[in-house]
Amino acid sequence: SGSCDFAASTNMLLLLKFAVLLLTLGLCQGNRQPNILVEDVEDVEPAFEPSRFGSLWPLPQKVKISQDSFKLGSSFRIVDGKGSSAGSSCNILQNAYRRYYEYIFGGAKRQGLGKNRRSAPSELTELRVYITSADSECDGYPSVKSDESYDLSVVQPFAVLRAPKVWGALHGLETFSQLVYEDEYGAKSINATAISDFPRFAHRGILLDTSRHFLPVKVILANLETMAMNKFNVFHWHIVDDPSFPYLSRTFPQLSQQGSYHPYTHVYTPADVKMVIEFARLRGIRVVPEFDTPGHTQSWGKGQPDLLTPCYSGATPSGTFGPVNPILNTTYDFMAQFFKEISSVFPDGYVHLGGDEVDFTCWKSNPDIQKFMDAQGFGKDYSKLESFYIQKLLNIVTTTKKGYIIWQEVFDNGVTLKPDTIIHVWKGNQQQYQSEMAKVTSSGYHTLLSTPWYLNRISYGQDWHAIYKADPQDFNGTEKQKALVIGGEACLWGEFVDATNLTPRLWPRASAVGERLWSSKDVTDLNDAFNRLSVHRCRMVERGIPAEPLFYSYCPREYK
Ligand code: CP6
Repeated sequence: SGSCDFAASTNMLLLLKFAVLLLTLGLCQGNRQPNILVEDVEDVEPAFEPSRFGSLWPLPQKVKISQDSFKLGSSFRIVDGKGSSAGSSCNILQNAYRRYYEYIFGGAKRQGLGKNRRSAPSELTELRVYITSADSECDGYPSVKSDESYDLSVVQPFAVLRAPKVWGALHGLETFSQLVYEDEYGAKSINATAISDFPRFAHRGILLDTSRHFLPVKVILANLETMAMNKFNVFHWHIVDDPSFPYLSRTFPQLSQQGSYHPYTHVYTPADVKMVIEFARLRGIRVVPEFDTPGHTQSWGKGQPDLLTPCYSGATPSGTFGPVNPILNTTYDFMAQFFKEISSVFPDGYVHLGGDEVDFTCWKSNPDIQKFMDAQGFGKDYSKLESFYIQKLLNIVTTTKKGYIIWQEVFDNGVTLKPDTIIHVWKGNQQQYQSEMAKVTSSGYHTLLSTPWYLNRISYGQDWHAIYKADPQDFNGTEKQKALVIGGEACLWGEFVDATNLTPRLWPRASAVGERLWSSKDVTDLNDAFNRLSVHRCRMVERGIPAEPLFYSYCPREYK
């Protein structure tokens, strides 16, 4: 479908490039940057040399690349294999063929398409795509259980891509496009190759925050496109938070009417949300929305009176509000209606329910809350009140037949959780998050790691090294515990990020997370990673994604 085509976002990217150019010019005129004193930068000089794995990123599980090379013939095409269980009626595949054809040939006009079908001896004429299981899942949505595996064989005269489901085929097409290079005369070439590939972790996510700054839909789509280039499969949409409520709810339109930065321009309409979900589906990406409560809800209060706790100053209300009010029945009636809507708008099997960073100050100040605490026998332990709220919320969401992901505090507070709950670890230093992963998994819960991947944090130097080295299964635990780690997410919190700087802040540093979550555990060579990732980053730039450089370097086709 044309409306979900990536071409829609190229205008914006051009504008972005122009803005970056202006900025660069501004900086180059006059004031020289002061010398920056740097502590703690142990930058090793990278060894610049081509990797034997070319520019594959993330590295496939099994790769054999031969010295024999073929030219992509003048009539090269990507086609459905005969007997494939998905074909011309599968829009995921047809849309992807078109996308990758353009990425491979850069949109250049090609001669003789479809005419001269005879091939020269060293020409590759087709990539044939076979979906091998009876149900291709073409009309469905990806899930945490999706089969994403594929096999790719590049031999003359037909390259063959085989995948049980369309999800693997999408990854295989990306891999195929990464194998194509230009020979010394500029002809598109590819080496004979055998690849067998599947992800190490099922959940490979990126969190974007659209509350601190509104992100135009085009920016979200460009990010989904880049996620596909890096084999990510979950868009964690931290859609609302304290500063603004851009989600336009059909049931409660007042929420964004009153709570967004602007009720017409800075909201996601039902059509916007649909477009994001379909664009993601076409790339094998799940959209998991987060509606974070009871904390981080200041913006909810503007359009939903009585939802938040009134704070007191002495014996009188101060006029400010705290977390969601957990002692009113109306709160739970609201949540039941709200999450019923969310469960039908977002097709994914999971919602993220937040539950992080609940500030007890306001609850403590409120006499009605104090009475309720006494009546429930909670004493002065406000985490019991927090658990009371979350417990009721989880029961509500369970009736919508969704699973849920929650931030680690909910687990830390001892809330009773359904066995399929996913605990999202985000706090602490390395030692603390590793012991948290051990605790969560020894209690039998599935877990996701984000602590080492807070990409909103920046520091001078090659900070992708630490990002790349972190491994979510690196903690003291049994094999059974390690198997409960379903993956991780790179987080880009929005305090200092909007459409102007989102892409270069996220990419290619998120690519380092992408390889950690996809490739085999023993893929840890920083030098080889540098050499592949530098070229992968140039490829992203050529595809219109302004990904920042890793270190000093150049791209072969830059500034053309
Ligand atoms: N917003 C919400 C945030 C953060 C979290 N939750 C956050 C905390 C620390 C850092 C960055 C972001 N901005 N709702 C924590 C999960 Cl460094």
